[in-house]
Amino acid sequence: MLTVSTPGKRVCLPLRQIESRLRDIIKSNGTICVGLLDSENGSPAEAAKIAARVEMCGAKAILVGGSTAVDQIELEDVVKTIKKTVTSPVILFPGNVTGVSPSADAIFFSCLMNSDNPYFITEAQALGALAIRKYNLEAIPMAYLIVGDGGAAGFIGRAKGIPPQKPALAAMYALAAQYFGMRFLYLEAGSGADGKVSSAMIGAVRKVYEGTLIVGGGITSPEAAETASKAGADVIVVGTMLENGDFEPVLKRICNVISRK
Ligand code: 1GP
Repeated sequence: MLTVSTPGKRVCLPLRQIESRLRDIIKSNGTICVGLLDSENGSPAEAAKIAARVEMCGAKAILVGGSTAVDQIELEDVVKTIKKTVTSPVILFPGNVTGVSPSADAIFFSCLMNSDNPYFITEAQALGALAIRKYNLEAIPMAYLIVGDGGAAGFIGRAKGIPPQKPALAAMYALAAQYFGMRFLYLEAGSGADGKVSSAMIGAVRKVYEGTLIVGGGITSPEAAETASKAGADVIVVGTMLENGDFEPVLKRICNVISRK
C-alpha cells in the first residue's frame, strides 16, 4: 500500500498489484485467457463453481461484469463467493456505476472511447470514481473500443461501432488511448458476437499501441483464440462459451494454444 500525504489528510492508493501480476504472467506465459462472468447469470454459488472450473482450465483471471448489471448487492455476493473459490484475481468489468463492488481485487476503469454519449466516456467514471476510492479498489485504466454493433455493450453504451473492415480507425483510437496513458485497451466485438475482431484490426492496433491489448467477443474456439493471439492480443476474454455445460475441453485447448511454450 502506497501512502500519499496531502495537506491535512492522508490518502492511501493501492499499488498496481493486479496490473503488475497480469503483466508478469503475460511476460512469462504469452497470451493469457480470462473468463468473464455475468453477475446476473445464476446464483453466487453457481458463478463461483464456474469460476473454479475456468481457473482449473488455465485461465488467469476472472472478470465479473455485464452491460445490464444493476444489482450491486447481488454483484458483491457473486464477487465475494468467487473469491472464496479461486486464487486468480477477480476483476470488475463494469458497464455502469452499478458495476463497482468492494470485494474485488481490481476494476477495469474503462472509457468507452467510441460512444456518442459523454456519460459512457467520462460521466459514469466520475460518479464511480468516488466509490472506487472509498473501497480502495485498484483501478486499471482501460480504453474500451466497440467494433461493429457490439451487441448489448454497443447498444447500452451508445457506441458508434468501429466498422469491422476498417482497422485503421481502430488504430487511430488506440493511438489516442496510448497518448492518454491508458495502460490497457479492450477491442470488443460484443458478447456472443458472430463476427470476431479481425486479425487485421488486432494487428493494426498492436502496431501503434504499447499497453496490454485485450480482445473479446465471439471467441469460442482454440483456432480463433490462436489467431487473435498471433495477431497481437495479450489477453483473450471468453464469456458466452462458459454458459455451455461442458466447456472445459475447449477452454483447456484455448489456454494451451495461446500460451508460449
Ligand atoms: C463480452 O468480450 C466479452 O464483453 C466476451 O465475449 O461472451 O462472446 O465470449 P463472449
